[in-house]
Amino acid sequence: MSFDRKSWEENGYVVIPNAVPQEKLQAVIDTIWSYTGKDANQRADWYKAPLLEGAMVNMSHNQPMWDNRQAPIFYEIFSELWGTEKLWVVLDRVNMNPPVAPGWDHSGFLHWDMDPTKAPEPMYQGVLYLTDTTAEMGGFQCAPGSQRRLVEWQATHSPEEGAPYPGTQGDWMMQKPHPIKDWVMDGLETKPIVGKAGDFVIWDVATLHGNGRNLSNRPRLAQYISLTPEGTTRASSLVHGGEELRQARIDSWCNGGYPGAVAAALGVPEGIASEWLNGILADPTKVMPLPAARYTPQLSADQLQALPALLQNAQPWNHPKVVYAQPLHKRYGIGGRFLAAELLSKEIAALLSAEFGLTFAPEPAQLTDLGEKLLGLKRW
Ligand SMILES: O=C(O)CCC(=O)C(=O)O
Repeated sequence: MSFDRKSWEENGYVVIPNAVPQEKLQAVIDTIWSYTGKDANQRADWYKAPLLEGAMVNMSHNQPMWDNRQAPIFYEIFSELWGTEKLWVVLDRVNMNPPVAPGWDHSGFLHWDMDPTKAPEPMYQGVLYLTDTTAEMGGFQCAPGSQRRLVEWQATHSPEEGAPYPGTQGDWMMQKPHPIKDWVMDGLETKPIVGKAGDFVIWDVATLHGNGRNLSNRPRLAQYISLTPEGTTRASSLVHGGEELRQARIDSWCNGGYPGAVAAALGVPEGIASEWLNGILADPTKVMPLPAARYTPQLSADQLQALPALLQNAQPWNHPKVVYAQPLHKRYGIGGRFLAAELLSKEIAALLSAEFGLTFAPEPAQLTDLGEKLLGLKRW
């Protein structure tokens, strides 16, 4: 795999055309709609829950996403960039950014997934375009050349000069104005990166980047894909996690089907079950109310009524494995984001089996030989 090195050095991103064939893109698109329980053709559905901040969809384990992650082309691209063939996969998610509408205005953003006051370590991120994406569709955007300007800023300023302006609230990295962003952006422009379905955009972490405001009439759909050297993952910097990270990722792959199993028991889309599970992890009193069924639940009305008390009694959120997994996302960022909810749903599934005789046997996604190495199941 070779790509335009000169453009990469100059702009801090590069587009690799036609990385994935249409049927592999469509499979992920279909899964986004079923995961979120939305009908792609019903505009009103685009804005129904689940619709998370930043238009992110927290799904990560299904065959179509894994098929793309383990496609040899990404392995070739990232091996070339990292200069090593021993790579692991980041368990990343997807994006479904519907057009601006009353009640939904994702204004877009530019940020760094790193501390801009510190010298950038090598780090690469990537996004696969699932549909043709025009400039007004809220797709990937960046400030070409900002990765070089950031290094200039660091050479001419002290880290203290990069402190957020007084009074800045919330996550300053997502906001403007900011002293480093303002300096870096002086004379640069934000460029929406247009692409065809199947194009893959890869960028250097030091490039100011994000996604835009969708002013079109179609949702923007994309899958994030990145690989990092064996033993590491990507959080706000390259994180060395070794054995703990490998085990967590394998656990996540193994148990990735349980939130879907719990969703079927409750009669809700998996994305709704996932919000409920994460709500419980944040605050166990949120076990009530159960999410309202949208489909026929596997549980009867009586069983659903009995469930909250059963859960409060069994407290599956206090299972040692769930408790252990909960802070992992702080260490491993996106690489550890989903495990606690997956393990919680596995415990809930066990309770549903014991109490109501439901049976669950979710199969993990099938992996190729390369996929097994990227996951860490097989060692390089
Ligand atoms: O949605 C996109 O294309 C960019 C997302 C982004 O900023 C990120 O993954 O850090």
